[in-house]
Amino acid sequence: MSDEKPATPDTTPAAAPGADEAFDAETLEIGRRLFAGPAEFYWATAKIDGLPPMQDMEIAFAGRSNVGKSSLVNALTGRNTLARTSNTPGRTQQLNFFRIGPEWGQFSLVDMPGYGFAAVGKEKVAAWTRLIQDYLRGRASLARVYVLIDSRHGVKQIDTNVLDGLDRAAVSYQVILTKADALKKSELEARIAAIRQSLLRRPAAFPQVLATSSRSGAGVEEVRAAVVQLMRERGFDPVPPT
Ligand SMILES: Nc1nc2c(ncn2[C@@H]2O[C@H](COP(=O)(O)OP(=O)(O)O)[C@@H](O)[C@H]2O)c(=O)[nH]1
Ligand SMILES: [Mg+2]
Repeated sequence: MSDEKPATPDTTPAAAPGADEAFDAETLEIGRRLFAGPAEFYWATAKIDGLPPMQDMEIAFAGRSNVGKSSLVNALTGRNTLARTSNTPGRTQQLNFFRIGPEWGQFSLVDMPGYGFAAVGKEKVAAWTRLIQDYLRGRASLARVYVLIDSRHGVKQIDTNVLDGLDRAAVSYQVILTKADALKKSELEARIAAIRQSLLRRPAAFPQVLATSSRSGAGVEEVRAAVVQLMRERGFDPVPPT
């Protein structure tokens, strides 16, 4: 027997969430089929009185500008151009609504305007905050907000402010780490553990932290499965025809 050490975990590329967060095969498969179905942009508004009518279940994606939100929406739906990705942060200041899924499992996905872009003036920040607060407070169909956090940077002050706002509004939310490919496995695990710990004190936080990379695809199928779970919890059980 050789006494050579196995490769250190640090050299392993960052991948999926921990084993305790695994989804069963059926849920993963339904998630895959759900997001492989139709996906289309159907509404945009920068004004709270311009929201589309509520229908079944809505989920929203929020995060700092450049966190990788558009890339993740595209990765989830397998479309390259559904949500516009760009290197110019802060360009989309609207709520963008997408209709996702086949007939047996439709829901709406809302791409929220990115926050924390330094070059955006105070006025715009105030307008953004008002729009978001009004949306979060009045939207009964909104089942969960997925708050995207850049794996490399962790939770910044501005993210903390957003999480505080979600707790105050009592809107269920869950943290999704993005760009997990940029971290070593051990770093990613430490990041997840720290965030998980900090979420324990937060009343509206869903305790599970998902780690994703739109670049490698890691964790993307788990996010799809998480949406399936959420639909089940909300009474919109997606059942594909056999
Ligand atoms: N390394 C890495 N970079 C990513 C990933 N997802 C997005 N990016 C990059 O991050 C930048 C912002 O992405 P985008 O999706 O437009 O972010 P948004 O502003 O939050 O919508 C772009 O340069 C992307 O190429 C990822 O999974 N890994
Ligand atoms: Mg974007």
